Amino acid sequence: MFTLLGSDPHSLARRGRLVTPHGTIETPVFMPVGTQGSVKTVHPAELKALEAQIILGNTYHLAVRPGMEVMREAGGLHKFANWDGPILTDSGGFQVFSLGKIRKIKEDGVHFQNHVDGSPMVLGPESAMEIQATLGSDIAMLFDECPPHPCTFEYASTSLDLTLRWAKRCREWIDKNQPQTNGQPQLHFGIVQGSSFAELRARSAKELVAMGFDGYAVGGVSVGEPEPEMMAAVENSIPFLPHDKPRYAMGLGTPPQMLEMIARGIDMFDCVLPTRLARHSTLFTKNGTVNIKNQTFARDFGPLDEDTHPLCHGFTRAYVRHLIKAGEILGLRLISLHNLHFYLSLMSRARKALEEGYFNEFRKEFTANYKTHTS
Ligand code: PRF
Repeated sequence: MFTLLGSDPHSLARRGRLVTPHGTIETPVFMPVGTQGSVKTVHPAELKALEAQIILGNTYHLAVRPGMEVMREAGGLHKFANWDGPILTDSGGFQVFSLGKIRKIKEDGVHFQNHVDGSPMVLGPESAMEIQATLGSDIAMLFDECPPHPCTFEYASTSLDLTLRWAKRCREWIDKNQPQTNGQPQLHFGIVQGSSFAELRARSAKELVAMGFDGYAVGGVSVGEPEPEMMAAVENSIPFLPHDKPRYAMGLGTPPQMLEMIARGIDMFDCVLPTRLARHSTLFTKNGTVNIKNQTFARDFGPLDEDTHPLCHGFTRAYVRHLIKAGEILGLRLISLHNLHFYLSLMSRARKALEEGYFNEFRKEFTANYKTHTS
């Protein structure tokens, strides 16, 4: 399922290929986020044109609305969203924590009131796997608890114990039900937790690997901790994960953070930044982010960035600024397309650098030019 095509002699970076029921993914890969079955403002044909290889969907959001009866009747998320490429679905626990109004963690799962109509719901290891099987995603994530930052060792350890018991229940559900999508077995990724405690990260990774999954994610990162702690969480997890399985860092990051994570052995990323920042008029450029509403762009008839996607060719910064100022939706769409292209092409450049043996130089040069600030 996962083939390692090469590795960087100067870091832990890898170039790989992951075969899923709806297509093959070249790694390192960035996965645009389509929480509600839509990458905000972007048409699936545009995602194809941008060369998005896989998109993300969310169990929690889709189970709350439109609900699983509609999803079942639709024949799964691929048909419903009119996207025939690979889809990864997150298991929902993390989203309950960021959105659910009242929640209580119990042995059987998370009890909460949903954010749409406030009705009570329970999401647990079996239901999260069952929902993802119905959605028919290519990669389904195990049900986990993502501890908040900061948290005590005791909290993180107790939380990890629960996440591991849930992982075992997910494993049993998968073995019993053997979900398929597009006529092939759905893939399942375990999620390493353990907050910022090295000992817990190691235990988490080892126990998940013993249960055996198709890939492994590093969860509980980018939850407000300082960047060195985020890097350390990955460094403390990776040594215990098998080389021949894909590794996914959940919910991050900035472009330089992704390159640092690739150097630490991560293969897959998802992040809302390109589309979320687009909705705040923020454009990714090789020198960092800029806010297009800024007066300095009023007469800037240059392109959005040095490298732009053909879908954005011919559009000037002055024009996109005008669209945003005038409340024209095309402005949001163009920035979203541009930002996604920035993330996706960063990954394709990283893959090329890995293939041709200059990843370290590429990472250093990119990071030196890119000023990290979000405006
Ligand atoms: N667990 C799950 N989804 C996630 C996370 C996690 O820890 C994160 C943390 N960065 C983002 N999305 N299931």
